[in-house]
Amino acid sequence: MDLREIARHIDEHQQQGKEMDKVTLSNPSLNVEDAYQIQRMCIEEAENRGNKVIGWKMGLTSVAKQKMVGVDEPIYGRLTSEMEMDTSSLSMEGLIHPKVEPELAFILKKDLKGDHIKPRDVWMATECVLPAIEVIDSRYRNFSFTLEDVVADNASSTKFLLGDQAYSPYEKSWDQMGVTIIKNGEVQHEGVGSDVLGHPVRSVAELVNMLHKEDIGLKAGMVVLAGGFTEAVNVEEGDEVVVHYEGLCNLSMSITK
Ligand code: OOG
Ligand code: MG
Repeated sequence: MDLREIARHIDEHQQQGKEMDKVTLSNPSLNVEDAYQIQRMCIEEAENRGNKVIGWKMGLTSVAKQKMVGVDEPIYGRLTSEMEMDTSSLSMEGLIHPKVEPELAFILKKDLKGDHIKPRDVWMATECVLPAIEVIDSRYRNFSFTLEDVVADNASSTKFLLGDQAYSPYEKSWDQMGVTIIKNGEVQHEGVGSDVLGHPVRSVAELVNMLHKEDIGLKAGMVVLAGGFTEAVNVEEGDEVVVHYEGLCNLSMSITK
């Protein structure tokens, strides 16, 4: 089993927005460590094309998300410069079957590395918190995968939108903040910050602890998406999505051709 060959295959499908079979079908002995290696190799391909890793995402940090995909543990992925949206308009070009998720982003002001990182360490290193919408688009047919498949496919990372307004970490009790995701005027799902591992800050701490196994840490200036609060919502051309962050703001996204 040549991990680099699998990485090149996935990278091609990520770039072209083309569906593929699960990589575990042809490589049944693939384990989670292999899958994270493949993820890293795919990102190396993207870096060779001029992309930069600007942050990280946690995924499957809420029960709603875990149940939706049938994988019951958190995973992480890499966020690159080309994934960051600079307008609230999402083009369907190059996408397969995108879904959107309400999230919070943490922006770091200090490096953070270690294997016993706690919420207070995260707060000491956090400059601000931003409302965010993540767009996930698994390269696997029918959005169906095992833990190893989804890790190798960079945790379905595709695009993300950050709100313009930054909030102080002290703004509110983030675990108590409700979020509502609305599509074309209809409420799709509701969640609360505590749905994300008890408190979204715990997701960032867990990310750092998980990354330590690869001897990696977070860098000042990086973005961390803490994971979807609710189930993800399918979107298609013409849809208008609004996420309401209770007591904070609304963030919108329009899906275009
Ligand atoms: C995996 C990515 C999950 C989240 O916030 O839970 C994720 C997937 O559902 O395809 O981004
Ligand atoms: Mg997500």
